[in-house]
Amino acid sequence: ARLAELHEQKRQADLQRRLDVTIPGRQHKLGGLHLLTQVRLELEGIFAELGFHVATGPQVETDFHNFEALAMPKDHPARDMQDTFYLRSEPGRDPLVLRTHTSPVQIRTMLAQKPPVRIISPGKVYRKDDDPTHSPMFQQIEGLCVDEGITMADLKGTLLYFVQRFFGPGIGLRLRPSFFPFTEPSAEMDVSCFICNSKGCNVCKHTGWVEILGCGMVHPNVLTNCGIDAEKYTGFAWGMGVERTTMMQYGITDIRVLSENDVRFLDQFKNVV
Ligand code: 2NL
Repeated sequence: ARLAELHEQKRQADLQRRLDVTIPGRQHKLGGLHLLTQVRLELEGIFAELGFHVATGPQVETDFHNFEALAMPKDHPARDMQDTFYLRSEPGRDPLVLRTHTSPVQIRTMLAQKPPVRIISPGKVYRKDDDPTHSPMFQQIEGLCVDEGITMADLKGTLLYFVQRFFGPGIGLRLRPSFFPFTEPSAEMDVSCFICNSKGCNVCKHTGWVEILGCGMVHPNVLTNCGIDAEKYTGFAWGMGVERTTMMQYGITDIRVLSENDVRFLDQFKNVV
């Protein structure tokens, strides 16, 4: 009798309970593109408008493709500019490295395809560097244009189009002489500070200018190394860091947040497509 009583109590309690069908269901978190991926896709899109195709290649490279072909022989001091991760390689074979830039992708493209060449090569690169503004793995976008009659004016016009699309039409641009072993002449490119409108701030260190990329005319020896007639063809190239650009644009001061995958950080840039 007591058992029946308890069953009845339970039944009455169940009948009392109201079901609110208007309560929202449990929300599942939706993923989104990583901030770096969003920035990379935007950069790729802008250069696509100018006819640049995306080229990719291996992250483990031969010494030849990463250095030798780029006019950086074994004893070249410029190799110290980018401390390299060497991999165990077989005696008598070309040493293997984690690529220190995506230039080897351009080398592979030029070896395989005759001009006109118009490519950008986004991808991960590796250098022995680890502090708040340097990560041992980061992403780079390099660009390369080789054809008859290409000049420094084409380089400047292309990069001006890029910065105006990326930062807005009011942006200022300047080229400063620089050095890279694989370009001659070489330059570093600054844009007017998009944070403070060149009034002076921490990002531009009160100079009004912010460096965003390195560039130059492809060294004739590099063209020759790729079997391209340097008397007939000229080209320009540039390279920029995706993390660096992203950090400047979003005021991020520690590069590590871009690879730690803390959802509280990532959520702020969620942009479900
Ligand atoms: C930088 C500078 C640069 C290039 C990359 C390049 C590639 C070939 C031939 C000639 Cl195959 N040049 N790439 C040229 C100038 C600068 O990168 O500071 N990057 C983060």
